[in-house]
Amino acid sequence: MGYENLKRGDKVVYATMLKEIERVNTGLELIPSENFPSEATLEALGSVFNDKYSEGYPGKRYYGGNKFIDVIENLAIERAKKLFGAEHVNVQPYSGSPANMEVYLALMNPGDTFMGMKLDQGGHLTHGHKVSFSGKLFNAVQYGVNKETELLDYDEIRKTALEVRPKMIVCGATAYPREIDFKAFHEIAEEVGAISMADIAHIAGLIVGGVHQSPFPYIDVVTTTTHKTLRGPRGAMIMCKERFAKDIDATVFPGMQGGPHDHVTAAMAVAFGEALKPEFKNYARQIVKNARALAESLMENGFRLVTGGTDNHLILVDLRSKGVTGKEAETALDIAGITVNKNTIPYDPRKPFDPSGIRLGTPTVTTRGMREAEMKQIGKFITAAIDAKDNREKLEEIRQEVKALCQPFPVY
Ligand code: DSN
Repeated sequence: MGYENLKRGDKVVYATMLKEIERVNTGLELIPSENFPSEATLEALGSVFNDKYSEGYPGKRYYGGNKFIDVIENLAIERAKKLFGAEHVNVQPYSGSPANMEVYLALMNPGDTFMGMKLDQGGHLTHGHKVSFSGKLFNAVQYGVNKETELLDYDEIRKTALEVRPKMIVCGATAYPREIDFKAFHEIAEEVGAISMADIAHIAGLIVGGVHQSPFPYIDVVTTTTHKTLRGPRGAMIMCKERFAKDIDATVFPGMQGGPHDHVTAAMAVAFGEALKPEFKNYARQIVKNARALAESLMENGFRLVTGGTDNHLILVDLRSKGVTGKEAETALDIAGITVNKNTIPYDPRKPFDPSGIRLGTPTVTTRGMREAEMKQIGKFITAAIDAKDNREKLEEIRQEVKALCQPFPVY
């Protein structure tokens, strides 16, 4: 991309952007919820579709001039339906947290009981944490993973559901390295008369690629962001069975939001078009292969991984045997040009600001074309950087090696 106008118009933003491009090109982004969308997607995002107000839905807008916005929104909806096999799609939620809030407000009343996964065992703030609206407005009953296996325990979840009789059961995670059994979740929900909801933000691209069980046709309502493994713009959508469509749509607009971000919708349409192509399946498969290769490399280098490995795009490393905290590891890796995030591990004895683990993922390195051989190398870099956490000189040396590894795989 040329950025010629930005270069002339705002030197500070331009210069900072160049630095960010350099950082991304020469370092490894291993945050599992991030990705690099295509330039076509970014062009749609920075386009004329930024400019319009279009409150309402295609064919029923509150402002004039929405003929082409309707085309774009319908296109995004139709492509999303085809990708996931969803009955109804709303592409207007601004992001994942608003999407989840919209579902809860559409289908529950404040004070109602729902079940969601504990944040510190792999869930999300909006799945019922006490500091989030979800734990404040509703009676959130939180489930976790089994202490021994570190896996979701469906018998235990069922037992809790039979006890508390929730109005909704939410599944989905941000730090769970194994496959989620959506069918099992839906069956539990059906048994107790609850609505089943899945937040598939992390694994949407893997579902499209056929390398993770799909929540369709089981789950009643599915939310996802569009910028993680799905590799689109930063945004979200809600997919649901037709019988929930009216309530969901009315809660998104006018219930919660104003004008939709049509530039994001346009970029979603582009990204969904890309995800419909056969190449996307290869991409999704490679994300998982890369995660497995990176997991193996880390285990060979003496790390314990939560659940002993991964089935998806994500690895949760337990650092306790190395005598390093998550914060220390994140800082050392940052100096070495490897971006990860500190993360709690299940039943973590430490606090979330400096927990016992780090979370890694392979969506971005796979997008830039890296394969198993590079993963093996990345595993060695991570090990060397963590071992050298207090040795600035050594970390700078690793940083140069990381840069050399990245050189044949530019992002921008
Ligand atoms: N912030 C996202 C993640 O990193 O998993 C979840 O919203």
